[in-house]
Amino acid sequence: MKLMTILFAVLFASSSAFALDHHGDEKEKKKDREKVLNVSGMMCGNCENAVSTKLKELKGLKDIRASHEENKVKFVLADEHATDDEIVKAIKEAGFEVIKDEDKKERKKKRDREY
Ligand SMILES: [Cu+2]
Repeated sequence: MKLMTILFAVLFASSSAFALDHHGDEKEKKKDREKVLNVSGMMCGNCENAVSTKLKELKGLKDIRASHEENKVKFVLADEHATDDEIVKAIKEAGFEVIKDEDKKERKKKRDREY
């Protein structure tokens, strides 16, 4: 029982130390807010522009970069920002589709089965 108390004390101390450390690290904080979405269907710079333009209309999305070569859209979220659903919807309205990680895994599974 005493051992458990000590264990909890140690755990608590280390987790709060981590929190403090994390809070002080601005760079780490910024990295946490950067989002990368897999977007399918972009073929050229015009497609990239269509996506960025749509996303710019949303609240709290900064530093938007779309890449048709990588099939990715990256952006940084401000403190108050649009929801995931709103972001996915905006991309859809621009004519493209967000591929969720789960879909990708599912596709890979399917592919692995086929071969
Ligand atoms: Cu295009």
